[in-house]
Amino acid sequence: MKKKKPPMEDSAAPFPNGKEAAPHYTDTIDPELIKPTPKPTPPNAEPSAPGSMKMPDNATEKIRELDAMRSNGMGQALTSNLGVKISDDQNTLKAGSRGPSLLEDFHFLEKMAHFDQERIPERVVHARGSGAHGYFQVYKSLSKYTKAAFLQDPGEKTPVFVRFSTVQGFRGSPDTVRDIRGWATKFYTKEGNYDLVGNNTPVFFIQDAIKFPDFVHAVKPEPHNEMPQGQTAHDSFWDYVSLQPETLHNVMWAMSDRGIPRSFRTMEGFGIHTYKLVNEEGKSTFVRFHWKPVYGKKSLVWDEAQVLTGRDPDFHRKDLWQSIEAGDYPEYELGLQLIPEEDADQLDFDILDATKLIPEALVPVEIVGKMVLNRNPDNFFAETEQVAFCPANIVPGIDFSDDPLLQGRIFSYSDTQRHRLGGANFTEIPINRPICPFHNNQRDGFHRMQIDASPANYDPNSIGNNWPRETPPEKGGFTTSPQTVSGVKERLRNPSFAEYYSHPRLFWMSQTPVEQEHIINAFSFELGKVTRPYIRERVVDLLTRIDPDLASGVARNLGIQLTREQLSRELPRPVCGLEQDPSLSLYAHTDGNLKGLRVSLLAADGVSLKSVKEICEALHEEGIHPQIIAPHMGSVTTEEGEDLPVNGTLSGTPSVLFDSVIVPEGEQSIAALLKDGDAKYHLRQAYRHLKAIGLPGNAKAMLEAASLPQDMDDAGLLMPKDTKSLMPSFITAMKQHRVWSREPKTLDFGA
Ligand code: HDD
Repeated sequence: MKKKKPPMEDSAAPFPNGKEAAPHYTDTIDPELIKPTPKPTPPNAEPSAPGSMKMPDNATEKIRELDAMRSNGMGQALTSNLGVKISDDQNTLKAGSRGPSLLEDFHFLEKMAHFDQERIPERVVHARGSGAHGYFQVYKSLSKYTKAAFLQDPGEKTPVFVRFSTVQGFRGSPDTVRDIRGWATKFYTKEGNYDLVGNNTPVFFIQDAIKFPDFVHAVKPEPHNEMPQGQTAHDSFWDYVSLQPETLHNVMWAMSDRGIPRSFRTMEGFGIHTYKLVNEEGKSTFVRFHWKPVYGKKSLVWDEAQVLTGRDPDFHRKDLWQSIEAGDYPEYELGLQLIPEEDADQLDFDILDATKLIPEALVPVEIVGKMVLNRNPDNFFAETEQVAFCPANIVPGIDFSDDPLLQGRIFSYSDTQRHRLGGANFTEIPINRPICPFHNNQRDGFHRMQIDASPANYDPNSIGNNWPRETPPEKGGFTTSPQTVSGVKERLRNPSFAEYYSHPRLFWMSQTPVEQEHIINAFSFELGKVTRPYIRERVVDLLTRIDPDLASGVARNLGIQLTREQLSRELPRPVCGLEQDPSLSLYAHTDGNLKGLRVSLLAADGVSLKSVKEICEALHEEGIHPQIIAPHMGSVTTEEGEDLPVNGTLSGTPSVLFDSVIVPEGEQSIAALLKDGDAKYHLRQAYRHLKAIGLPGNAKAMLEAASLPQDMDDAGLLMPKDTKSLMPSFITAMKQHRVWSREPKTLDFGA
């Protein structure tokens, strides 16, 4: 029977004044009660509706399933967990108003006991993360390679939930620390959940899962003082690296600008391990998975990343959230590197070694589909915190390889979920449940939600006619792809895993000079925080095995003298004869679009509305969000006499929160900004962080006021006669992402 909606005016919350609350008609979110936002919510605007209420017309099957679990107290009476209406939530029950509290206060006991147990163990790694819902669609059927149902039909949208994370820091650590980013995707397919649990680098630090606890102990804050937070710049991490050269390749990636992404929208993602795709005929093909961001690859610069840890510790989380709210849905294309099993031996490294990548120059990435993240979660804990990923979650048509790192992961994840989420029934938590039916003879345990009604809970059984029954492979039952295995039982690593330097060298050689300089600086920064000199020396010695320029650059910054022997080491051979692979560089080619980027418009009373309009029109055309940043909140009055709403103050909204900055025209406004220290700081910092700066017309005066160099060769320092002539060149400068040629000039420039 359809439930009646409570009228809004009757739904005032009860207060201890004896007023009766509206009846408890419904406990799920009623779309009529909270209207979906008619228009996208721009960044920084007031939130208008929970994530589940955005775009109700394109909800996926998973979202609809979750709808049944949503609860909303709007218009509802406050009750105990068991539905008893509460008349006083302000005072404990006492023997006399000044007397002792009474044990029979069941409402207090329930409320307090629940509060006391609100926290669960955070993830042992990847504790800090942000999630979003969306969908995935293939561009064409992949039946040639795999029978996985969700990879067959371009017309089918498979619901996904994605969680991005850092690795080292605790749940509350800042977003923009130098670290690897986790990238876990749960596909809710019709054949069960498939989890692709990867990172934003195509390689991992270790080769064998048995080393994971050692590696993570070394990475995490040190055991005696639990420092440092959210970073690897400490002795135990570099001690481990210096003794375990297989880590070096991933360390090179972490020390590059990949370790400080601009946003989750602008990172590449990788499944890392070699997996197998298996088709209907049972033929398997080796595969490595890639995610390519439609917004292109963009990173922060190091000083900016550090400033952001204080100015906005939620920078990435906020970007993801606000982009989805604003309709700038993060999009990523799925790419496959496919290697016929019989060709695997042609590579001069082992594809089962997760510290090695398959160069795209050798095996191109075939783009096969797209993922769109279009919905924010309603509740962080219920969805983002409770989501449980596991590389063991595969579906028919996908299989594991013998990669010893992957094999160990197959155990570790569900084990940690049972601990973290309180037992074996964590798969029944709404965000983790598959959208397809599931039945088996597993029973009971803490927090069992399902009421198992079948009369028999064992197999074989005659009482229940042997239901639930197995499904043969030809009808969709999962079967492991056949593989002949033989060998002596031994704890050994194959000699094919034993070379550690050629891949880091390929990575190094593929970087632009700017990126190489950043890598040297990152090593120098991190090792500069290491207190034991012998650890620093050992790492630099390892670097001499990758490249003499890299090692000398770091050694110089650390005051280490390299020996002639160290400088004349035989360098590793090129990977499969490749000296370089441009796909490994972030900046060899600028790609992607400007959608969702932000530009600050510094303004005060007297700003020219005409100038602001011209700027906004040009930026909106590219999908960029302009924001008025002024000495005060509220509004600024324009030259033309109109009020412009302000998005942030100069003191509270620094340039690190923006991709570029413009000072619009307007005599009075500029006169005020010339005297404003925060405005000058905004510009100096933007300059130092290599951002495009637009100073049209009389805004040029800000250049001198902020003590910026008068540099006519700087392609990102734009001072044309008026706003109209600024915008085309400003957009071109933004497309370059940063003004790299400015970087050497900022070395003597403090901000
Ligand atoms: Fe892991 C979490 C990625 C190796 C054991 N891992 C975790 C997450 C990501 C990765 C993205 C967070 C998932 C989420 O958002 O909830 N891990 C990787 C990648 C690896 C890798 C790309 C190598 C290719 N991991 C790895 C190994 C082991 C683990 C070798 C242990 C044998 N990882 C875990 C874990 C975590 C985890 C302890 C912590 C929280 C969780 O699983 O759910 O089980």
